[in-house]
Formats: sequence, C-alpha cells, structure tokens
Amino acid sequence: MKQRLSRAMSVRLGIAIAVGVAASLAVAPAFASAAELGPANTVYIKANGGLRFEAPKTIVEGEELEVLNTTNPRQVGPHTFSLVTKGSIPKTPKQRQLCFTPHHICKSIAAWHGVKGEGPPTKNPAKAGEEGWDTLGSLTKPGDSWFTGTKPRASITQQVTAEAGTTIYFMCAIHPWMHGSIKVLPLSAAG
Ligand SMILES: [Cu+2]
Repeated sequence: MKQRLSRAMSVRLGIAIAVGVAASLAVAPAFASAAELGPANTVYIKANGGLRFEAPKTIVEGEELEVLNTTNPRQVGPHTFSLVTKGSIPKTPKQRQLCFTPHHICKSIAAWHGVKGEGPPTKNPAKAGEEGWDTLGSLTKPGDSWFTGTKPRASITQQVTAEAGTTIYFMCAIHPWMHGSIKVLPLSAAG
C-alpha cells in the first residue's frame, strides 16, 4: 500500500514533469551543460543498489558542486536535489508516505518549483537566499532545489555559497528516502 502510494505520487509528478520539461529548459538553460567535475565535487544520483545520492563527505566553501543524474528517467522517474534543514528530512515510513501531501516537505519542495496542483514545475532551479547552494528549506521557508527532469544525464553545477562550518542536507522529493549531507569546509582547508 505504502509503495503503491509513493509510486502513484512519483508517476503523478513524473507526468507533471514531462509536461514541464520544455518550459523548464527555456527558463533555466544553465543546468543543461554537463561540466563533469569529478567525484570530489559531484553528487551522483545512482540506481544500482537502490536509488540514492552518492556525495562527497565534504566540500570547500566557494567550490563548484555538480549534481549529475546517472539514473534512467524512464525507469525511475525524475528526481529533485533539494536542500532542506536536517529536521525536514522524513525519518519514518509514515513520514515518507505522507511526504507529498499538504504540510509535508515534498509538497513544499514542489511549491518551491512553482508546481500548482497537478501542474508542471515552472521554476528550475528553484533559488533561495544568495546565488549558489546555500539555503536549506523547510515547511516554512523555501530552499535551493533542482529538478532533474526526464533528460538522461542531466546535471547542474553551482557554487557552494553556504557558510564554512555548516552542513548542507539534501533530499529527493520524489523518492523521499533518498537523502544525504555534505560538510562545508573553510577555504583554508583547500588542498
Ligand atoms: Cu529521486
């Protein structure tokens, strides 16, 4: 039941997305270029061994961070890479099941992307705070988020502008069990 529900949600969002992809591309062409920065600066979205983010443990403030979708959108649907506060990440099966209902974080993330009802994302990436990856969103505050769309090997690259000493947490609104974190190190830690 739980799985069927989350699948229904992801299918529904997937449909909204398919409609919205062309519009999103027109709004924000920046993420269409694949920089391929390498593992130290890349969050890979992977499917083998279960859908997951594979991210570096740390990154130096000001460095570029790429997010690269290596999964097959036709098999698993699109993803989001959404910065959220640690406490916003769903922790229980129940929370994950309810994630795409009102007053839950997946629904909020969709709203950051301009999704209305069953409509498509109209803002991509969804930007908050300063330029770059810096703002962790919650139910009450938008965060930085990218929607992969349905194009294979889609990627986005932005500077990490979150303060050194902080940790950025992220999750996927379509598969709310996908999440991770990266610690932001001061420039003096750059090798
Ligand atoms: Cu996902």
